[in-house]
Amino acid sequence: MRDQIYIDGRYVASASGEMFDVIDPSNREVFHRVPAGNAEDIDRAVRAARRAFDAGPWPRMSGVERAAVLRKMGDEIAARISEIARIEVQDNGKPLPEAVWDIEDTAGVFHYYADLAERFDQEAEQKVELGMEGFSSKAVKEPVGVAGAIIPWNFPLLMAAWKVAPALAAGCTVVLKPSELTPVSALELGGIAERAGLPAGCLNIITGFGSDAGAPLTEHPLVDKLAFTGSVPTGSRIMAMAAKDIKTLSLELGGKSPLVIFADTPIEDAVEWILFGIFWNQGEVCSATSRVLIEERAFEALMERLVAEAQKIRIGHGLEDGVLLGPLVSPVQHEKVLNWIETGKKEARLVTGGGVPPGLEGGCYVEPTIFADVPEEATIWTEEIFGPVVCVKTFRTEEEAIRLANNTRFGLAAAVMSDDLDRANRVARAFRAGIVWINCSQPTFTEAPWGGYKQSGLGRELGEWGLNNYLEVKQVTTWDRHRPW
Ligand code: TXE
Repeated sequence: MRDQIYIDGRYVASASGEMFDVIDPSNREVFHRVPAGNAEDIDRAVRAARRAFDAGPWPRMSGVERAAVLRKMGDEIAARISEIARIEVQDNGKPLPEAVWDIEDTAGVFHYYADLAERFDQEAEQKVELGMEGFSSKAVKEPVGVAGAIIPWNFPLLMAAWKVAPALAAGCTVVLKPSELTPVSALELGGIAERAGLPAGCLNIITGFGSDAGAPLTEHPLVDKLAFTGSVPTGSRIMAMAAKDIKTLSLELGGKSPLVIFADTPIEDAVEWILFGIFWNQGEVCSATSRVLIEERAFEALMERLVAEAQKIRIGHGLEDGVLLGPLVSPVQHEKVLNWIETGKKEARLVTGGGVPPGLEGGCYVEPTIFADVPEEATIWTEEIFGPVVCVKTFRTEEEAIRLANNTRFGLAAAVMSDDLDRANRVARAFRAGIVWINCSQPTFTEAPWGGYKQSGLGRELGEWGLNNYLEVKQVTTWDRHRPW
């Protein structure tokens, strides 16, 4: 495991020499220490990225050449899945099979953006039809410059890939600031990039806290673009800081995503997707379907099965066979979620869970928790909990379901289940959310756009939209001076 930051193609100590503890949430013990990067480290990293962008080869290479580097990065990640997945389990707590998915996906993201970088050679220039003769015009896509990427802790390396891979594919250079809660896997990316042939300065990685490293990156005048995933309050602060010098910005923030279930849905399907929608990754998922709306006449039977299945979920250390729910990421997140559960007990009816599983008090574990009869104004219905806690409510009509689903300041994701696909599609169109699932919840594809409406964010990641995040569009118009007026 690396214990140095990565600047200008080299692993180095931080300017202050200060380090901070990284905690294993399964036992609350320190398992590693990494540098506490500060404004000086960020400045060195941004200047290296600036030089690499302004004078280095990377933005001037063809897409095919950049693709070769990205593909090699993906190949090395794919070859080290088991090793890196184990780092994620120790750092984040998630069960090993889920960490393996993450790292498989991470390799896939690098391979996907390698393909898009290759296509970019053909697609960077687009002819523009003008309404006047004598002039010709084209739109040219070019890298936006130095990108600052600030990422959260729920999918540590995957969230880094969602930003680093498209930024590099576009020809940008990057300064990456991982979450202080899960900084270990991201530090590996430096060596991976170097071995793949990425020129020095194109990727820099500074571990550290939000106020000490994240804020200086956000405010640095030599950064052109910021990409952030995290909480709404921090996103709002970053947006305000970015406004000072009009940086380009993409934000992926929180959610309180609804899952609407009509009575014609087979019970076993409904139960499966409710469980996956909220208990996968301990519910620490921005798109988690944390509000479930069940058509009233299906409620009793569905709840009975749901509760029975939720109680069977095996909780434990992420490396144990058969474990489906690991510890939450940190003691702070653990306490925060337990506090929400206490609030919920006053606001609604606790159906199952609601505490620390017996025997697992040493780690940051929380039982799968279900609340029913949740009033619309209850804070557990309106606020993001970011843990294995789901709120259930009934509805009578399609209109009521849509109104309840949309009555939130968030708009990241939403899901609907029904055997009537016309109805499901109607509801899908009525949702005010950026990601909508029909008859499932959570499957995420590198090719499809990802991002939120309302306070859930700005812009879209993944797919070709993710690449466009890191591109400027330049108009080039030519007057044919040999043509008579
Ligand atoms: O998030 P923050 P936290 C939600 C979730 C969770 C809550 C708090 O509800 O309980 O946020 O988590 C960096 N300038 N989500 O405190 O603060 C920080 O160092 C620049 C939803 O971890 O948003 C980290 O790298 N950067 C979410 C990153 O921002 C700053 C995933 C995220 O931290 C900064 C995670 C500052 N002033 C939490 N302050 C999702 N949408 O997936 C902090 N950071």
